[in-house]
Amino acid sequence: MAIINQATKELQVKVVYYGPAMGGKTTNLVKVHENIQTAQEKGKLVSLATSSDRTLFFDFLPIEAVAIKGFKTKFQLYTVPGQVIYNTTRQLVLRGVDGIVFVADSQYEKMQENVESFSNLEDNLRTLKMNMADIPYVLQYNKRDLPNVAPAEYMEFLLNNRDVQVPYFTASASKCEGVFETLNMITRMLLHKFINQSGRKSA
Ligand SMILES: Nc1nc2c(ncn2[C@@H]2O[C@H](COP(=O)(O)OP(=O)(O)O)[C@@H](O)[C@H]2O)c(=O)[nH]1
Ligand SMILES: [Mg+2]
Repeated sequence: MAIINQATKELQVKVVYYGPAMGGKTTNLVKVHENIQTAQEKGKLVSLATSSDRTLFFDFLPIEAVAIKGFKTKFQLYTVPGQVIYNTTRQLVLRGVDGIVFVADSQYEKMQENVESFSNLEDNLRTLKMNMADIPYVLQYNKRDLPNVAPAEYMEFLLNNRDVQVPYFTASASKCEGVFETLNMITRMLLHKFINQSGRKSA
């Protein structure tokens, strides 16, 4: 849950990178970690991976951002394990989530996995008594550098075909393309939601 402290002007939010196994969630966090400039902002990237280098529990990266609208913001970035068998772990990581980045794999043959992972996300949120409609999220269509990718329009049709569409970004996370665009957007959506909301409440 977002922690907002009007007195000290501090905001802390939890963002979860969700999506099918091998889509590039961990790579996103690794690139964010590599490219954050100052030591002060830079938390330690904690990865709990198996020997085969796949996320077993989650990756965790805390970022201390500079003041935005007078609020000192802390972002906690998490990833989930994508493999189907780890659903309990995914539910645990989703607990208290404030914003979601759904990392889809753009390769044609991954479309079914993308769609299944997205509906698994909706199911898990429902189990946690949360609703997609209430949680800011963005879509990232990753691995655009590969030759066998589906057009973004097709991925939009599969994953973003709803009443209210969310922003999407094409990315090649391993080249750090689209990584910060995606993070900046979810950040902006969250700041808008929490700072404006709490500002209104206390007004
Ligand atoms: N070609 C290509 N490979 C990528 C890209 N992003 C991630 N990968 C690779 O895809 C594999 C899975 O990435 P990873 O971040 O571990 O996926 P996760 O299971 O979603 O955490 C790794 O070998 C990455 O190097 C990308 O944009 N392009
Ligand atoms: Mg991973």
